[in-house]
Amino acid sequence: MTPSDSSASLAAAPAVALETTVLSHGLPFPANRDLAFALEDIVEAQSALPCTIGIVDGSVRTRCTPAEIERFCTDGDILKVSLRNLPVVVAHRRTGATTVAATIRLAYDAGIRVMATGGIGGVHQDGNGAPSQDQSADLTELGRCPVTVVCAGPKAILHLEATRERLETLGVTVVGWQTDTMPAFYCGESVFPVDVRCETIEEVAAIVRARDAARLPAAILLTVPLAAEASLSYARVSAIVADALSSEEARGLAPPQVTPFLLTAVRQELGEQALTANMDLLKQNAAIAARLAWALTHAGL
Ligand code: PSU
Ligand code: MN
Repeated sequence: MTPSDSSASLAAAPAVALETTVLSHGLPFPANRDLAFALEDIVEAQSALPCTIGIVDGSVRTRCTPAEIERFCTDGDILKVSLRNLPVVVAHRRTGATTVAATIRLAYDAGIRVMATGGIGGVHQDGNGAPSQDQSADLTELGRCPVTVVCAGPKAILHLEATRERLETLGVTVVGWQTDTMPAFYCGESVFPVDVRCETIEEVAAIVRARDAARLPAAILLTVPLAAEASLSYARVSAIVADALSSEEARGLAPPQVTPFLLTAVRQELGEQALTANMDLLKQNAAIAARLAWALTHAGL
């Protein structure tokens, strides 16, 4: 699909894609708006180009304007767009916030090679804590879109072991930013290993270049842990998620509503600490993504 806005290929620019689902469905107002503009500022401060991606009245926007970003944060009628419904949203001229899956596909088409987000989607857990059939399209798209996604690992509300296994099956290289274990979103570290630990942006850039030289089809996941002091307890989050999943309300949810429902449940129980942790990791990831985008477009400087 060709982006309908005027951005020509951004391949030569140190551009960083940012998603809109986290704004429309992941965070409450006005925190979502503060965050959206903070992320753009953080990317710009590292001399990179922020590209907030979404679909506005049927048009793919690879660099949303401030007014469009504002709309994603305030309009209550914004669809959540993954790959399966992307063509429908465009054909029906609707407005849709893009998930990691849809954002990386549209970014890649526009020549953008680095994306920053909070936590990726993965394999959900059922009411008994076993892996469920609800598996995010983020996983499959990461398996076939050769970009780099800077994140804090999979969301802590997921089945982490099954999600880690799926990443391996899909050929996604999991890089740990100054860590040996995969972060678990706002819970800091998990017990699951990364494929490689990197200490510097240049080490990460070398792996990205090697992936591209080998023409491998999958994404690289650069996983950045939240500082231990800012992290939430994994045991506490797991207990909240288990409770929420066994509630009456959970049984009535359509699959795309599960992630927003669980994130809200954690925020309701843990309050400000959960919101702050989520926003802090998003900002941290945007800064590292911008540094990586810069390194990739200024090879050898
Ligand atoms: N990161 C956050 N909050 C979010 C998301 C990421 O800090 O809400 C979004 C991303 O858009 C991701 C989506 O693609 O959650 C996963 O949703 P699902 O599990 O329904 O695929
Ligand atoms: Mn899902």
